[in-house]
Amino acid sequence: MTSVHDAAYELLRSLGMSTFFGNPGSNELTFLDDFPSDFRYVLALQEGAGLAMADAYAQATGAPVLVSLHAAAGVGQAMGALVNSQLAGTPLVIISGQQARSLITLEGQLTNVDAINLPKPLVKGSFEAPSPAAAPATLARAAHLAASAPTGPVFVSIPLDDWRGDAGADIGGLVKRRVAARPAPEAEPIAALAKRLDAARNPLLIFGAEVDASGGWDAGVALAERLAAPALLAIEVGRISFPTDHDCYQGTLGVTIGAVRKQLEGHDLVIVAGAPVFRYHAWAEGPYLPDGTELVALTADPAQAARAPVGDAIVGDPAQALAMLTARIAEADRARPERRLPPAADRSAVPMRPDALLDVLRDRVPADAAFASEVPSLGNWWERVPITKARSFFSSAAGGLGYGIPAAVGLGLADPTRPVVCLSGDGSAHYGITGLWTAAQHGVDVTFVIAPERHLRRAQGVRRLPPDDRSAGSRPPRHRLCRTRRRVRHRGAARGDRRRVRRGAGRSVREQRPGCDRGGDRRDAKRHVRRAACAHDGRARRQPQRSRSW
Ligand SMILES: Cc1ncc(C[n+]2csc(CCOP(=O)(O)OP(=O)(O)O)c2C)c(N)n1
Ligand SMILES: [Mg+2]
Repeated sequence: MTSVHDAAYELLRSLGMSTFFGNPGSNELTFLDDFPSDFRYVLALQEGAGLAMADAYAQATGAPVLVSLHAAAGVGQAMGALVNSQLAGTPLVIISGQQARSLITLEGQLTNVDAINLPKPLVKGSFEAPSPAAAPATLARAAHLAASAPTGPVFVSIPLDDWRGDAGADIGGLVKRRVAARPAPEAEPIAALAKRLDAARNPLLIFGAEVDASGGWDAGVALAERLAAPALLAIEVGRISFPTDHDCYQGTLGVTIGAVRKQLEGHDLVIVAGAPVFRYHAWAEGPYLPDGTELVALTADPAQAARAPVGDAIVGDPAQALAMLTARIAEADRARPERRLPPAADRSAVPMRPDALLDVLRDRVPADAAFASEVPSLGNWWERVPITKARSFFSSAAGGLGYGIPAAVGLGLADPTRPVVCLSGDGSAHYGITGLWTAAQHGVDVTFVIAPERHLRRAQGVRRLPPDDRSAGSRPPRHRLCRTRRRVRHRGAARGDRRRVRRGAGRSVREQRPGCDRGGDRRDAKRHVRRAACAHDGRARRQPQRSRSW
């Protein structure tokens, strides 16, 4: 007999899903028994952090990833992070351990009482196998569904005694199955749109996260160059899909209907590729488009196409749509826009100003770095620190905090050859701080830059609440990471000492933690995390360092 356990691992191996993220409890132990040596389990200390790591790993690799959560409470812990994954359309297979089948009815301890409904509406599908023998097929179904356009998370609940059951049916067929599921847009509407683009006087391109996710970075650049058209990034971006140092790059959309309408003024045809139309952040009455502006959206997501309040839409893979359009249009006879560069920052101010911090990063961070970003006060920082390559910028798509630090860990694991920089606010850092433990355990090469807004606020007046909201009790008490975690010291940033930040920007957790590649116990990892958590820790400087110059 082939056990469900062995059949499932064979299936996951065949699908290339051999890195798991998660945080187990007793319901999951039967799944993790006899853990095959060619699989890797990345342990997170909290489920939300585990899900965020898996999210970034899946987004960076473009392939579905398995996340193992503990029963109902573990799913609950991960739900905040799941909001981001759902919006990003990250292909995740989330499995959660259910109590033994015979204890579900009487709701024994650790029963997930309504497992299938718990993660809704944040998943594309939610399943529990009707019998142990159906568990491998349920997993296969979840993996194919997660990876099919529009991609997204899928949930599977598996009773703990199923893993020891008989897989029964021939699983060879399941292992062989491949699903190609990135439907191309129809040729006819693309050809019609190409004609409209050729006739347009002043077209505008807007790029959203789906473009980078579908591998459409180069296709987007090619279209912008052929049209010599300005390109903007969509609002509230989870990924950056267009090089922010390119001549055609002209900024990021505003967050209100009025601000966006103003940016579209004078453009007779707007193409929105791989983004909702539009994801405003604040309501303000008014027409969506200026007079004389037409809009066409390109998206793989029919629900998104249906939701848009204005414009036409062509549903299909956005990378393919961009390439099809570029192949059909004539080279435009107009001058390319000019990229407006921000003025150099004043680097002498103490405490260090946000724009000075960004200029240091721009000068020191290698061009092939990948960023995990969660720093609300710094706004559109990619206009100062250019993002120049595909799959280089990842942020919480829905704005749910707790993404930055764990996402950086996922990025580092996805491609250990790439430098990874995590740019986090001090508040955001609290939500995902346990990611540092996993980073140290796996010797992940990440530089964490944590920016305390105490100084940013003073310097910039950013994100102030309107006066009406400042009544007693309406402002949450200020938290300070250096007080909360005295031993995770970040004195350099707290003092705004740019020399410390600069020195720190050349180091990473792995470099500050000698011997971590050899593994090590939990205490050892924690000790090193304390040293390495912030890039500019004074004590870490006394540790032997491998030299690295950024
Ligand atoms: C899970 C979650 N809880 C609360 C919020 C609301 N929120 C948005 S920004 C923010 C503060 C973040 O602090 P920090 O990272 O220090 O950012 P900055 O100081 O740069 O604004 C909060 C609490 C959120 N987006 N997500
Ligand atoms: Mg802050």
